[in-house]
Amino acid sequence: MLVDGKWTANWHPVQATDNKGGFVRQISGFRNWITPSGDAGPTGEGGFEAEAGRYHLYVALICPWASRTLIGRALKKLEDVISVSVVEPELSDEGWRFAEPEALNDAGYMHQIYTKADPHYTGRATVPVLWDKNRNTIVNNESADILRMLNSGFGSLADNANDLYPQDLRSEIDALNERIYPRLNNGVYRTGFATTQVAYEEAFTEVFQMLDELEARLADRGPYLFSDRLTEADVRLFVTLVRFDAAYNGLFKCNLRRLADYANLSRYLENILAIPGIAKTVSIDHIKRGYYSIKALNPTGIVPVGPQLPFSVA
Ligand SMILES: N[C@@H](CCC(=O)N[C@@H](CS)C(=O)NCC(=O)O)C(=O)O
Repeated sequence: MLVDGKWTANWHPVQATDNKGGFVRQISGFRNWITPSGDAGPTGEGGFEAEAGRYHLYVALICPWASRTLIGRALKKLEDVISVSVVEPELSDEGWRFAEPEALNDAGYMHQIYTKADPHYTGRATVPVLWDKNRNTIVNNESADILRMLNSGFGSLADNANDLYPQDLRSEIDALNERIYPRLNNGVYRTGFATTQVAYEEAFTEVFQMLDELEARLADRGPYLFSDRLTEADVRLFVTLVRFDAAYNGLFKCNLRRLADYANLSRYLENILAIPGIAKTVSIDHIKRGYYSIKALNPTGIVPVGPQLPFSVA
């Protein structure tokens, strides 16, 4: 990670732990918002007006949080408005690495993007990052915020046929996100990175309780979480489900059941994958190579050949 703008050699993919050996994710540091007028958003400062060609996303295809933003960009048809750089799937000794010096900022590593924005930055150099080419800084590095600003911050530059956070569903979406994030999205990480049996079992139980609950919900009111309305809650759930059998079931020891054993969740996954633009945000190759490169969990670095997945993507 970066400490006062310097890369520290004791980088470790396992983030902080609490006093029970549970995994604790870092809070994101840049929280400004792009808005149609350039006025400040809910947090941070103003001056980030929506403009075609001005903003850039740094993502990893292994990363579910970064994938939320790629899906938001695809659903709002912002591919020609916001450019993208993809890091290599394997974590290097200096964190995320670019295959070739990255064109926009001539960076070899993601941490250089952070120190370009703030030469004294302290924290982990995470993806996704939304970069402003005009002001040469990071707008925001929190995927939940970025997904919302892709939905409504780009005004007429976006295709607004699909509102991912409609006014009348906001409190229900917020409530559902608040259940799914700790138990499932982050729950699989809490399972995989637990350093005590008790923390592992607690997280494991919550993962499968949440999957069972969602399986039942889709039977009642599918095809999406809010019937026929696709929302950000679906985007946030999808990115975890699509990684489940390829990475979390094996590497993170979330192995009570496979996702393929859940009929409704499997159908849901396939429905979302069939939406134009979504399948190309998913790379099972990057997902497997990326997760299985985490040395703390897989010292040999061997990437499993299976499983055979019921859906096909690149
Ligand atoms: N709160 C962030 C979390 C992002 C995050 O944890 N990204 C991981 C990849 S999945 C990362 O970049 N990890 C690198 C590190 O921790 O050094 C978000 O949702 O945007």
